[in-house]
Amino acid sequence: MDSATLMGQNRDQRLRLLDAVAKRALWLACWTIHNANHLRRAGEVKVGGHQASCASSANILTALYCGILRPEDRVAVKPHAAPVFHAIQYLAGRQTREKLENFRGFGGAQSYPSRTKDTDDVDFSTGSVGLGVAQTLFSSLVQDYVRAHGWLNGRPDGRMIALVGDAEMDEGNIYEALIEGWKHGLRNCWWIVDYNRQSLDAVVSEGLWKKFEQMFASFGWDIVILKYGHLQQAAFSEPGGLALRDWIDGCPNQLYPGFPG
Ligand SMILES: Cc1ncc(C[n+]2csc(CCOP(=O)(O)OP(=O)(O)O)c2C)c(N)n1
Ligand SMILES: [Mg+2]
Repeated sequence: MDSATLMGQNRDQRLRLLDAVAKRALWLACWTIHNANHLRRAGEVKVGGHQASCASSANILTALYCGILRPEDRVAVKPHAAPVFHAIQYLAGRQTREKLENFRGFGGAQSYPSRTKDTDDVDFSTGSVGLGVAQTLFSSLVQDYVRAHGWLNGRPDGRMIALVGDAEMDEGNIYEALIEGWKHGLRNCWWIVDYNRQSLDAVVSEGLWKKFEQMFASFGWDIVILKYGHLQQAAFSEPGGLALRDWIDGCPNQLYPGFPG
């Protein structure tokens, strides 16, 4: 189903369809990583790939690519979400099974989205954390410059969107970009911080999200916090549900990744 047909459905149908696509994309991403590490190269060195990082971003990327994006929009996908990005591209007919089977191999789908080495629809190369994020901001400023000079020839503004890892926010160039954005009246730029509480080899500092919120607010950004999914919200309204919510809210980041929530 194309996104125009999808958007013609009512809200519940749309959410059900997006959820079904996200499940397939996540399955395919996990299979791609499993295949690379255990089937294709059984007994050889570890190939790698990040299934948990895909799990926390599959619904976000599916909503973007199958429901939200317009042709003029551009996306920087956090590096560890590459398998789920490639999976969504595969479901859309823009990625081959051979390249997924050869994930992280020579000529295969890349570990991190790459404009030069991948053949699916990568807008920004993001392997070096932070760079793709800042690029979305500067791309928005460049777009304003191009429009101000009358060079867009009636084309609509694109939205420059980054899916950002919570630990990716450690990168200093992001903060330089934020200041430039503030100076130049940044618009048409969305950053979606995937607050999955984990990094490459560490746990995210407790309460870091409050610092993010204050920082974005001080640069004049509109902030929307999406914390609970619809299944969690349904569980909260059942008997004992509030105890579950309190447990999730109080759960230290150290324990959270082990909780199937
Ligand atoms: C400049 C740079 N430093 C370090 C790395 C190694 N690295 C890859 S992803 C990552 C952070 C992963 O954590 P997060 O951004 O929270 O993503 P998640 O795995 O949780 O999705 C790091 C440090 C890198 N790719 N680039
Ligand atoms: Mg993380």
